Amino acid sequence: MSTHARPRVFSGIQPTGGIHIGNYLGAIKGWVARQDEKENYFCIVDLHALTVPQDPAALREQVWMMTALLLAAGLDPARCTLFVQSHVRAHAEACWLLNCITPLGWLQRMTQYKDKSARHETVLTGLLDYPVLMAGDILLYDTDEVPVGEDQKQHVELARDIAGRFNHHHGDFFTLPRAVIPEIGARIMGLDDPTAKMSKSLAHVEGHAIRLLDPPKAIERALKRAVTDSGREIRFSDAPEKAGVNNLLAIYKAITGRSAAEVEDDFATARGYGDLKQRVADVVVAELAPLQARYAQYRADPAELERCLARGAAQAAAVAEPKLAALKARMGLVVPVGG
Ligand code: ATP
Ligand code: LTN
Repeated sequence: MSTHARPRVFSGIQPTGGIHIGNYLGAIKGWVARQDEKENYFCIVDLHALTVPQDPAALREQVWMMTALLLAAGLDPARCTLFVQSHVRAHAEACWLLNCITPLGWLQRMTQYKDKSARHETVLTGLLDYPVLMAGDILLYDTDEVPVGEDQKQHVELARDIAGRFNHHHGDFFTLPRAVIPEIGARIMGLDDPTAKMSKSLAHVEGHAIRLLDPPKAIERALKRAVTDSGREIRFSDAPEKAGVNNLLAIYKAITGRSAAEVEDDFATARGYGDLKQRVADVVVAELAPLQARYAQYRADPAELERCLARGAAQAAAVAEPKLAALKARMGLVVPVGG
């Protein structure tokens, strides 16, 4: 069904504060690494951010911050399309059309919805509808691959189910997307609680996360406080009590790109967890320093960020608009002259 020369890749990130090393290792680093192999669309999903209450001024600022961060991390507008979701109207429209073919029960089963709705006193309709908006993002581009962290796998599978249901009722139309989860880094855990994933919404909690813009001292401090166990053994392990050490090794492995055996070898002569934490801090600081320097340069040039987003939105719309028009026609809407 997919007819493009290079596989199409689509992924998104919310412009919410507290972007952390889990987002970087689980998603962004992989996006950057594979820019040349595929045809890539990366979207700052501001409409998704609205599914929980946001301060308007803060949200606007976060969009600029995220744009600068993604460019600083190495996304190259000459090799990929980087854009803001609300700049391409087709996304919100596709969401409505797909709402009308998505059974409510499919949405009520989503684990992210269950978790997030439990945390908010008033649950907004948009929060329930979040995965349908995401399905629209993906399906408008005839996406083959969706690189995301483990937590988003269920949403990508839902997008595939919606596409399959549509194709069944209306004939072959949507490409069936699949989630691509990195082998290592897919699920970085909280430093303060290695049984729960590192999360943006908890990034302000002291000792929970390493944020991409944290200065070296703060990174070292967070890692020094990281929860481990009372043993001394530095090796990968599924044992629940080793979850903290495992997480630190996973961070080290994802950054250095070394094999599990090589990583364990690196720590064969380490003197306890203090040493482990210091060496993990060293590789994290070295990885983030150039990113932080480039980030400062981009923030100093808002006109360049604006130009980049305008170009990205035009490129994205050129793909999404015709697909939306075809979708409307397929569903029986009368498409007006001129689109
Ligand atoms: P929150 O948990 O507060 O909802 P988030 O940290 O999941 O936010 P998103 O913008 O939803 O942030 O995610 C951006 C990308 O980062 C997604 O591909 C997601 O799968 C990935 N990601 C998020 N948290 C982690 C993590 N702890 N480890 C690996 N990847 C992650
Ligand atoms: N829900 C995702 C962000 C997201 C996304 C997408 C990811 C929105 N639309 C389309 C991949 C493809 C998240 O919270 N990380």
